[in-house]
Amino acid sequence: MRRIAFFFAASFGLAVTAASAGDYKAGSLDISDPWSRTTPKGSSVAVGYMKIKNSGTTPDRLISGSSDVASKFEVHEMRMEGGVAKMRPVKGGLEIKPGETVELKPGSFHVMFVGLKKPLSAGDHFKATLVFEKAGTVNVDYDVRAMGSEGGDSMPGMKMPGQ
Ligand SMILES: [Cu+2]
Repeated sequence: MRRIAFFFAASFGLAVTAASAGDYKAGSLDISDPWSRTTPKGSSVAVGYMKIKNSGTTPDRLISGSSDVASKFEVHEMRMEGGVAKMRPVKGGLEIKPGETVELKPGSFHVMFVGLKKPLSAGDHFKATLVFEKAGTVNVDYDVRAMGSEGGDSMPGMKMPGQ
């Protein structure tokens, strides 16, 4: 019993710390934990992940953005097509329905920083601006993590998202 209580206390404490590290509010949107990954040598793109929660009553959309680290900001989705992971831009922006949370994560939706100006390494931070149709402009800070973070999709074709 005591061990269980301790376990819950410990994981709760951890969750609070993680949540306060990068939480942003804009209108009815909650953006949490923006993170990116170390880029391989010579890479011209970098990824961006985060969670976006909509606690409002109308849908919103992530329509564009920008960052100093790259010349272009795109929102992509990754899909398995004939056993191969392919990504393409999300047309018309990424919708976040009321009451829903959309997670940008490896193997799924992600931000693509195209035309990367310098490599990113673990421990780096960089700023980016997200533009939502209704919530407007939000400045966030991306935390760069090690290569294999969250399931290491160095071979994206091998990894199936949860659904
Ligand atoms: Cu992409």
